[in-house]
Amino acid sequence: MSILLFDQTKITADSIKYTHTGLLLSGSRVTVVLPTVPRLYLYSGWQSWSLTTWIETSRQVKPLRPSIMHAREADPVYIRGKKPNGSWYGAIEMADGKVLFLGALGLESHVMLDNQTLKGSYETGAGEWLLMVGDEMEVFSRYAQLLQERLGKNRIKEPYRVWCSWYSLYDEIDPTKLLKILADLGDLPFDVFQIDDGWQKSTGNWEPNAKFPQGMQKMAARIHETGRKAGLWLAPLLISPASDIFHEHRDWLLHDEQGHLVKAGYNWGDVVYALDTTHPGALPWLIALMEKVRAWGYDYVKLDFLYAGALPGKRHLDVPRETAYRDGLLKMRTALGDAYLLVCGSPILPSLGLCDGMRIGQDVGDYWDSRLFDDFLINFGTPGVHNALRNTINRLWLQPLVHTDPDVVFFGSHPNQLTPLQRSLLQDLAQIAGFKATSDIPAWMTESEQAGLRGFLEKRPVIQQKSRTSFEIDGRLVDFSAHINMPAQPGPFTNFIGAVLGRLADIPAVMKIFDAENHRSLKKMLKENPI
Ligand code: 9PG
Repeated sequence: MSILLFDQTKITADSIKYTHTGLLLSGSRVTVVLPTVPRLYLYSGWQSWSLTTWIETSRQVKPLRPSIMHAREADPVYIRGKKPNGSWYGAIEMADGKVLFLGALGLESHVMLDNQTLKGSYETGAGEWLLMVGDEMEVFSRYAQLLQERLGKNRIKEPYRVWCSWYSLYDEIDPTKLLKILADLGDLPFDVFQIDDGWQKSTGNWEPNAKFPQGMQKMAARIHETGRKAGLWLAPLLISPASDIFHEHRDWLLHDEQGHLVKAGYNWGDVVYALDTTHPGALPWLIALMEKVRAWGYDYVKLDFLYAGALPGKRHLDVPRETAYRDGLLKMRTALGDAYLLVCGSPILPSLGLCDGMRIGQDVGDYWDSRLFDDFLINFGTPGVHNALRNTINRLWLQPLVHTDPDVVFFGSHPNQLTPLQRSLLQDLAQIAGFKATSDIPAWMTESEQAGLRGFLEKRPVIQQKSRTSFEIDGRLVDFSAHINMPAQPGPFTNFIGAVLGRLADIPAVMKIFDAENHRSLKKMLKENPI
């Protein structure tokens, strides 16, 4: 059926229901024909790291480079779409500043803007949609409420304050370094000490590697002795060729229609693959893995690279991809019992109600941005504070449903390339997002930096959102608008060089050289800065 809204906007759906806050549509395809072509569109990225921002509709949409990173940073199903589009929802800004919003209330759904027509579609079957015009904050609060009714929200009330090993040590962790830091943290008010990537034998073989000869249980016990929760990182849905599962249980992995393995991205020097969570062998393995981590004593778990479970492919059971992921996440969450669950690299809607915290942006890194990625590779899903701020600001509407993790902040100024302003923007955003974490190493900080960190952890400021990008923190106005802009579109020459660089980066051997170089400079940095 079709109706006209404000005389000029034509809506088509299977059914249309009026409510006091917008229209509830249903249908596998719904369309909203607008009176004019809007100037701004809200891109909604698929998972934590996928670009999420308001952007000019006149801007050309190009797939990010290199294509080896498509599966890791975007929804590969829509990567070649030339029109403004996004996962589950989309919005346009109207002349009077109000927004017109179309958002799915179910999974496997997508919105795109085709000139003057906003189109919503479900990949399989039909589903519900919210269509609403209004003040942006009102619209999102209504959307969050409807999602909560359908998908649920987190269980744990207060987020924890987390020390995380990644953004100082990266994968160069070992018990000596970690225990030294744990001791040096003293009485700094951290609720969690979280061990990140680097403890495992390989991606897919979640046993401690040679650097942790005493096992992971011992580490959890040492952390608990300090009165903190013990946190551990895993990427349970990724399988690297170096793991036993890859060789012994190839049938557990996600395949495409032609029977080839689905590539889930590239990391740690190898192409990685995805677990098919509907496979009768894979599921018990996943559950046993979660139970093992709990039995080791970890009561805060960061599950990363979760998008792998929702990639397109042919599954053992004929279940839609995001539903298959959600079923798998539910099993993992149940096996984790009352441990805090932080999801990362996770598709947003399909994770709601099954996690306590969610990373809503890219990795920060100790730098602002990367010219290579911004200008040449038109890739905004990679680490960098600029990218992370942009996504996080645009996803704070999720706060009623989940603890929104903006990634870590830095108080240490050395070794760190961020300016004091950039560090303070990040700190302010963490207070706003309400999730506080850092990888700062006490031995690298001055006394006043440590005091700054302590004050940040202790403080519980009153936050008031003033507009899309501005907030009051205890009465102090902070406006992010000048700091979350999109870099200008590259000109033809830059674009040409970028295309060449993108092709090069698609060669795994070239990526290996980059990885090796990054590792060399990490080792050098750690040598120059003893812990
Ligand atoms: C551990 C990390 C940290 C981090 C996660 C995730 O190559 N990449 O572009 C890339 C992107 C993200 C990423 C790692 C690599 O980060 O977000 O907090 O846990 O994994 O490997």
